[in-house]
Amino acid sequence: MFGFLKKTLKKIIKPEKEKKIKKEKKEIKEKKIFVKKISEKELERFKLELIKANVSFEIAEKIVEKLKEVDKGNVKKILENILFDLLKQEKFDFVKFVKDKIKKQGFGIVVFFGFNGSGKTSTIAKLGYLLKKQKINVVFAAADTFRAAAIEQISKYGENLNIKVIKHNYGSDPAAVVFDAKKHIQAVGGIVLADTAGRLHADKNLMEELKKIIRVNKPDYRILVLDSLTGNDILEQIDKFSNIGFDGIILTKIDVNEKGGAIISVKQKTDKPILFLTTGQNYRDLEEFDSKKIIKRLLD
Ligand SMILES: Nc1nc2c(ncn2[C@@H]2O[C@H](COP(=O)(O)OP(=O)(O)OP(=O)(O)O)[C@@H](O)[C@H]2O)c(=O)[nH]1
Ligand SMILES: [Mg+2]
Repeated sequence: MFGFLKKTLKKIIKPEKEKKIKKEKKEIKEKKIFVKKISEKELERFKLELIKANVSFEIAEKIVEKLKEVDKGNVKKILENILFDLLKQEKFDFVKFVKDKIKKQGFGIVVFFGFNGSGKTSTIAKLGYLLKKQKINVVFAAADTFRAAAIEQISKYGENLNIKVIKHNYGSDPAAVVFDAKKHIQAVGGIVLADTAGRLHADKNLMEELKKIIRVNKPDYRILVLDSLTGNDILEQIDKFSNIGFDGIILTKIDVNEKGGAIISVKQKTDKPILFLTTGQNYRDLEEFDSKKIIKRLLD
C-alpha cells in the first residue's frame, strides 16, 4: 500500500553511501540503510509524493517536519516510527460493542452517513454479513429515500444476505423509516444498520434531515463513511460531519487507493477511531483497522 513512502525515501538517500555499503558487505545492505541529512529540495519532493498519494497538504507538511529532524538511521525504522505515531489509536472492538449493547438493552441502532458515493450502502452490507456470522440478528433500515434505486440496492443486499429490510416509499421521511426499524428491533432484539442518503457540502436540507434522523432516533453509534480516494477534501468532509457528530469512521476503497495516504490524513484530523477499512466489492472485503498490520503492509 505505502511502498511509495519507502521508495521515495530511498530515492532521497545519498546513493554513494548505499553503494559503498553494498560493495563492502552485501549482507549489511538490507539491515542498515543510512540517510544523510535530507536537503530542503529533497524534502519538498517527498512532500509532493505524499500529496500525490492523497495525504492532505497539511499532514504532508507535518511528516516533512518530522523528517527534518532525521540525521541518519535505518529508513525502515524511521518510517515505522513516524507511521506508528501518525496512525496510533485506541482499539475499539465494534462487534463487541454491538454485542454488549444488545446484552444490555436488547437492541442497538447504528446510523451510517457520508458524502455521495462514499460506500455507505455497500459497507452496511459488509457489516451485516460480519455481524450475522456472529449470530446477531441484523435489520437494515432503508433510510435513503432520496436517491433513485437506493431502496432497491439495499433490498437486494438484504435478500442476498437473508437480512430483513425496513423500507418506506421514495420521498418519505427517512427519520420515520429508522423509527419503524427501531420499533421492530426493540420487539425482536438485535441491531439496526441504517442507510442514509449521500450528502454534499451544499446540501443544507439533507444535512438538516440527517440531524433529524439522529435527533428522533438517538442512535447508539454514528458512523461516518469516507472514501479513501477523496484526497484533500476528506478533511473538509470530516469538518462538515463533525458539526453533526460521529463516533467512528469507516474508510472505503482501500483496494483502489493503493497508496492509502487518506488513512494518515484522517487519523491526524480526528481522534475518533477508524473501525474498518473496506478493500473490495465482496461482502467479505472488510478489515478491522489495525495500525500495526497497516504499517507492516506499508513497509514490507
Ligand atoms: N473497489 C471498491 N469499490 C467499492 C468499495 N466500497 C464501495 N465500492 C463501490 O463504490 C460504489 C458506491 O458504493 P455505495 O455503497 O453504493 O456508496 P453510497 O455511499 O451508498 O452511495 P450513495 O448512496 O449514492 O451516496 C459502488 O460501485 C461500490 O461497489 C471498496 O471497498 N472497494
Ligand atoms: Mg447508498
